[in-house]
Amino acid sequence: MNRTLPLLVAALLTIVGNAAQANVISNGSFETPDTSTIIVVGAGDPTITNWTVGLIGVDLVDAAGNGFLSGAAADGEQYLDLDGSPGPGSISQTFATTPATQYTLTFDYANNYTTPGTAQALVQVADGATTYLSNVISHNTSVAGNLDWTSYPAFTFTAQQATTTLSFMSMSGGVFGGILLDKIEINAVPEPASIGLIGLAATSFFVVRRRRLSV
Ligand SMILES: [Ca+2]
Repeated sequence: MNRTLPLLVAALLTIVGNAAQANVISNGSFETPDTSTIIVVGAGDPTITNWTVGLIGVDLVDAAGNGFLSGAAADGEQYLDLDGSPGPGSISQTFATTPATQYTLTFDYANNYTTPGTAQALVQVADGATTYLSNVISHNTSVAGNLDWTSYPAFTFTAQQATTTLSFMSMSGGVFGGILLDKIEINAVPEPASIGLIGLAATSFFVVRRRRLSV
């Protein structure tokens, strides 16, 4: 028996799985650049890797050392406050898409509790011709020590252009008190061919295992 076959099948499973789950959003967890406190980023400032900042500005926040909000990030050590210092901001990222391919958007959001009330933001997925998603998110349950990160329901769209843009725009007018964002991902939905390949690889793996166990 070829003893390397199970390893090859396992490697194939990993490769296919990774390809099917490729996240096309860069720096969606806002871990770059690394800060131990907070970085104030105004409109047009390219400091936050791969994101374009608009309106007035946003704050890149270290969960542990920012000095005004307490509570863990949804992912990693940093997150974004969509109301910067001082005022509402927006972020956007344009990413490569394959026409006729399905993608799923997921992200976590919370609110800057230092300003009472409900924080709101507009989230959009669009290309030059089509708006796939335009929805207002609201959050008011964050408290000191627990930001109560909420997972946005997975939104799936079928891309039509070679590039698509994701954007978040603050609708909270206060100086602080904005929507907090973290863990933003857009993953390609596995195509039927990929799913078939995964199934084939899995079947092969278990057949080989059964053969090995029965020897
Ligand atoms: Ca993060």
